[in-house]
Amino acid sequence: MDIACVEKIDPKVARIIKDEEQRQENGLELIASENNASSAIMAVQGSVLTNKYAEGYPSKRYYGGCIHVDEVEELAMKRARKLFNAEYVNVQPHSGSSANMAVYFACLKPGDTVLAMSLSHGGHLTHGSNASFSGKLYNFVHYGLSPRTEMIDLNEVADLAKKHKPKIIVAGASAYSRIIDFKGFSKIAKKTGALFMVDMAHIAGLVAAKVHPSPVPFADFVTSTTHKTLRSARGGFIISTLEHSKKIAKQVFPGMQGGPLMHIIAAKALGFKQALSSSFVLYQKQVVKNAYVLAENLIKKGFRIVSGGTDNHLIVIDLSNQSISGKHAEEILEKAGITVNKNTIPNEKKGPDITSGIRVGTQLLTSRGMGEEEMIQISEFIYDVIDNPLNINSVHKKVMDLCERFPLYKK
Ligand code: DSN
Repeated sequence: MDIACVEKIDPKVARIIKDEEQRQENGLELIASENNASSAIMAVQGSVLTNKYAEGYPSKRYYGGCIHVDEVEELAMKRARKLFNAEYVNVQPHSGSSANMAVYFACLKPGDTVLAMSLSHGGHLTHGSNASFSGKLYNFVHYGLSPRTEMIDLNEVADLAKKHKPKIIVAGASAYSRIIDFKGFSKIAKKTGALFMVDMAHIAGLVAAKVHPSPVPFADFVTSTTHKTLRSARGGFIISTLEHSKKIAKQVFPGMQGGPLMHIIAAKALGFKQALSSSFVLYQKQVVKNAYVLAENLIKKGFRIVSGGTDNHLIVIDLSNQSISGKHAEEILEKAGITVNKNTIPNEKKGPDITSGIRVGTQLLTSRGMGEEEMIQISEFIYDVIDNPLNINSVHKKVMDLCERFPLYKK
């Protein structure tokens, strides 16, 4: 990134950006929701489109001068419709949380019941956590993971739906490593008269590349971010059937948001183009292969993986048999240049600030070009640091060597 112009005006901010660039370049980023956007995506996000106000939608704006941003928003919508085989796509939500909020606001009244996955079992804050607007405004009922398989049990979902008669059933998660049976969910929703919403933020790239079944044929609404496995701009979008398109559009603008971020929408258009390429499919296949190999090798080293393994890009490691908390593991791994996040496990005893687990994902390291061999090495790094923090320095050196071989951004 060329920050020479920032340096002149604000050396402090320029220095912080450089430091962060170095941290990303010299570390193994295993946060399951992050990725390294391509230089092209970053260039579009930093373009003059950031200057333009364009409240409204293409051809129906409240400002003049929208001819070019109209074209780019149409392009983003068209490419997203093609990528996900969708009837309607709204590319204006600023984030995944605002995409979820728009669907709730469009379909629910305060106090209405919604059925979703519990946060401690892998759901998201906006799936009804009391700390979020979702849990404050609506009556969320939660399903979790089966105590036996640690996978979603559709019988439990069906029983809860029958009992609580939710207006919406939400599928999708932030920390669930298995294939989600969207068809099975949709049958339950139909049977109980609920709308069906899928939050596919984590797996959007996998869905786009068809390495995870698509929710689009089965759901009334699919919400997502664009920057996780999709490896695109920082933002959100909503897919819906034509039947619901008008109320979604009205809820996003003017219901919740003002001016759309046209620079981000243009970067989303570029991201959807990248995701339509054959190299993107190969990339997503490698993401899944890498997660599988990492999980298998962690298991060989004695780690317990929630739900026994992974079918997607992420792994939740249960550390309760390792006499270390998720928080402490996050801290010592960071000292060795490995970034993960502490994560609750099903039936968490330590609470969300300490936790008994960590979550890791392979999408960013795969973007750097790493493959199975590197995943085996990384499982050893994680083991060595957690087994004995005295290994931190030697592991850190190996991490730096590995990062040097797989630059984040080719110079
Ligand atoms: N913060 C994201 C995650 O880490 O899963 C979800 O919003």
